[in-house]
Amino acid sequence: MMKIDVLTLFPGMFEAVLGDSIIGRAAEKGLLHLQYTNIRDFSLDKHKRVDDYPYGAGGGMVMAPQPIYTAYQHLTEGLEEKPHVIYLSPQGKVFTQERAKALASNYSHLILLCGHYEGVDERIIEEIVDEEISIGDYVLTGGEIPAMAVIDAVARMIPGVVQHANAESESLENGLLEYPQYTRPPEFLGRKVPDVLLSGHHAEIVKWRHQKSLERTAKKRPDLLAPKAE
Ligand code: 4F9
Repeated sequence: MMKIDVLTLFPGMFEAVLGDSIIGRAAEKGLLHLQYTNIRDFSLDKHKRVDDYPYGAGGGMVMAPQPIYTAYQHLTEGLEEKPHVIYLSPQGKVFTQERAKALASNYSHLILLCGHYEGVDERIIEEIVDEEISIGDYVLTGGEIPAMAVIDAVARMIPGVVQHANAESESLENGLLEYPQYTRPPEFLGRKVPDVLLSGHHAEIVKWRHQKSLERTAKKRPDLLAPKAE
């Protein structure tokens, strides 16, 4: 069973979004253990403050190291193995399906650290963070939405979480975009479902879908077909 701990100032965001989802269902089924820890609960400040002014000036606020570190110690005390700690940050490597799969298969316990303001004190990154992950080249107000994206993508790689038969042959799993999908009716607004899909000829359907995947990827995401840099 995979365990994912989240260190955040806004645990309610996770409950609101993930509680009702397929991921929430997986947690109820015991396939996954999700736990949200409020960093503020560990602040030793008399006003429970978690941020402070940056040394060297420059405006904005920085998340102070003490509440994060104390919360981290609380989550890890007595554990035999150190969990894999991920900090959601625009400075991380951009998250991919491949990375989601690797996280699900290589680790049984993740801690996701969500920053706010201008980020966390650098010594937290040095002391506890194993990996920084970005979900794209844009700045958000905090790491919560990126953490939810990572949780969703990782959790659905856990066997049993996503039920349908094609879960392994989905978009990006083979490095290609998904082929076009159709459901009833066979004609809508004068547009017909391609004949091959109604033919019942399974081998032809597989061939057609692969061809469409290739065409779409070349058209919409040619970068996915190019040899990877690095
Ligand atoms: C994190 C943006 C990961 C993109 C965290 C502000 C972030 C982010 N990917 N932006 N805090």
